[in-house]
Amino acid sequence: MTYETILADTRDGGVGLITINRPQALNALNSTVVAEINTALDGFEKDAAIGCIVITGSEKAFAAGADIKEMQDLTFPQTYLDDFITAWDRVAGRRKPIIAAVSGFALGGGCELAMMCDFIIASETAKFGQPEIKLGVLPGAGGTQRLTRFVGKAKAMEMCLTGRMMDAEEAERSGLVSRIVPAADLLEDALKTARGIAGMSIPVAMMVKESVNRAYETTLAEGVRFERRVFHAVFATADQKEGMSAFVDKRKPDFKDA
Ligand code: CO8
Repeated sequence: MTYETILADTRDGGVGLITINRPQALNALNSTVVAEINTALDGFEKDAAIGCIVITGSEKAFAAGADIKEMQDLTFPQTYLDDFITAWDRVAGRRKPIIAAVSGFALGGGCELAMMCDFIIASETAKFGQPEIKLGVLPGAGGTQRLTRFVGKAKAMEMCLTGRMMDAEEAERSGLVSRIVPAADLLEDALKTARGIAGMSIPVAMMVKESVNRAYETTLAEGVRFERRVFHAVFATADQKEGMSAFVDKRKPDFKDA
């Protein structure tokens, strides 16, 4: 399928790759980008061969925010009637693991999109920020909530109130990104990580994602109970038998996603 604002293709080892591709606007996220990302994700979620997805941008920008030019003349009734931005939540609700590979600017909606993914691998040039306040608005795609959970109240409040950007080092120190890699290696590293995940049992990887996300949505006791039930359930899979037999036989497991 051909897209206007993204590139989407499948890579070896069960990986789906989405590249945001609006270089003239530093990958600003207009409604077409969001719709196309969702269409590509729909395809990857349906494709049984895909076990992990990578979303990336360019070296200069993962995405410099929602498209300000598209938003500037919006009115309240339009945003309310169209439920503006709610389509974004579909990215966060995906069931297969998604990695954000971030180089350059991840600002506003760009930072929010990265945080909707399951984890962020950053290049040393990455810059994260929620500068919406400088435009007379506030983060609208989960920024005040997710950033606070990642980096804590002090840093999130400062970033949202001042619009200050956080560099890759600070983002790693603060728990916003899982790892920093050289810019030239970012995509290869993210694809290799995604291949590793896709090589696991896909249903089990999805259960892991669902269980970790519970930590953000419920109490510790409820989360642990949920994890225990899912843990019990995996003993009904062939992949559990295969994984443990392979360990005992000292060979690589061959998961069948069953
Ligand atoms: N929207 C539209 N166009 C943009 C955006 C944007 N967010 N960011 C950059 N561009 C365009 C510029 O207008 C410029 O276009 P042109 O050449 O036609 O003038 C081109 O990209 C290159 O940008 P710059 O010349 O500004 O590049 P610099 O390297 O000088 O500066 C910056 C880079 C610092 C990233 C700068 O472009 C900037 O500050 N951009 C805006 C960042 C921002 O404020 N982002 C937040 C946007 S609001 C938001 O995200 C709300 C989220 C709520 C909902 C999310 C779901 C949609």
